[in-house]
Amino acid sequence: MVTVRLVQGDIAAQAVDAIVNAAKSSLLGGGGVDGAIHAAGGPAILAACRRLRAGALPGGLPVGEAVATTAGRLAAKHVIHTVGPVHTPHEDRSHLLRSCYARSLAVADEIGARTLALPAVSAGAYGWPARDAADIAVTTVLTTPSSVTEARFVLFDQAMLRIFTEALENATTG
Ligand code: AR6
Repeated sequence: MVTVRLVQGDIAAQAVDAIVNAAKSSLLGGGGVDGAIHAAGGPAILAACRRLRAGALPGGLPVGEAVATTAGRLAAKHVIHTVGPVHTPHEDRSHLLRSCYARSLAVADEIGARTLALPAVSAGAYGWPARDAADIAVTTVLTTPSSVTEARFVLFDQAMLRIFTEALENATTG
């Protein structure tokens, strides 16, 4: 049974088995969560991503998928990279956002990670409205079977922490 925890802070500073990265398909780094993870974890993470691109993922990681690498110098054993969908009012892509969390939990099971730190995938540069992003994140993690014991959502600011707190209350009280 997973326990969802909500904290405000920098996801790159979390001491957990695996940190989930809000990556881009290229896996070659960017801003936001991705930038913070690569900056704090050092070049070993990018080197591992380049090896994936040279081998199993020549076209990059598809939206909604997840893949694990080393965590380099982070206080975590693994980084699980997932690619959120870009939000658009013209198409419902919420199944892809749900898939990010479901696939991240499946990869966590594959690598034996029991404690996870997760960001609000797609809620930054990719433009997903915060309340909907929080509802999808919390409900998917609560309803996806896995061996993960702690899913720690790490929210950058107080406003996002409040939105996730409401989403968790809604999800657990019905
Ligand atoms: N710790 C926790 N949360 C953070 C941090 C941090 N260090 N930094 C930002 N956030 P984003 P996306 C929050 O943009 O929307 C990158 O360039 C942020 O306020 O990191 O999935 C990638 O390379 C927001 O609430 O991810 C991709 O190209 C949430 O984390 C693209 O951005 C997600 O914001 C991915 O965009």
